[in-house]
Amino acid sequence: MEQFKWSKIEQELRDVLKPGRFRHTMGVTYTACALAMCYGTDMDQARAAGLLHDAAKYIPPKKKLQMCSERNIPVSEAEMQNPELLHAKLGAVVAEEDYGVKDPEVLEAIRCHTTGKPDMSILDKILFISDYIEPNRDKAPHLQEIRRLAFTDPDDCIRKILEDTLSYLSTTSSVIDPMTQQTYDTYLKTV
Ligand code: DGI
Ligand code: FE
Ligand code: FE
Repeated sequence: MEQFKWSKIEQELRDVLKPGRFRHTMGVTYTACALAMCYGTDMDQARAAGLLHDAAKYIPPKKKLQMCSERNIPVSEAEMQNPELLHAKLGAVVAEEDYGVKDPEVLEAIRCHTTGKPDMSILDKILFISDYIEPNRDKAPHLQEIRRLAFTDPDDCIRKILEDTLSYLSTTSSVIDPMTQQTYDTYLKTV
């Protein structure tokens, strides 16, 4: 794992993110570190992924699409209709290009943090879960149970998060990215 100047990254993020997004970012970071301790995995990777996962959140939708086309990053139909989804793929771009992250595992965890994907590494899972359960989150249903599962049964935790996310999305007019559905279908089979 490369050496990071944690305080410098935090300072920069404080400058570019809105206050609420910065608080969420720090919440995800500490939660990801706690899960790395729980599962005995690399804490610096979890910390870097947590810190930078939403670093592309502030980029305007048109610029998001432009950045993808400049880099030949494939944009799905769902992402075309809802470019907000691209903050995950572009978070990996910002982490690499602007913050010098080279670790492919950290970049991949950031890349798939919104929809998940069928074959997630433990780091991917830690970031995906932390994003949903960090202490500042208070709107989602079943948070108490999901927070407990995070530390006891991560796959069941992910299944439950996706179940609630898909059920929430079905009440909105928001398009469902096939990757979110595909991830859910996979986790349905693993538990
Ligand atoms: O960036 P955050 O707000 O911290 O969290 P996130 O990256 O998980 O993005 C959150 C939103 O993404 C949440 O409102 C659910 C939504 N989401 C997840 N999968 C899909 C989705 N939205 C759409 N439209 N389609 C999806 O498949
Ligand atoms: Fe996000
Ligand atoms: Fe987030």
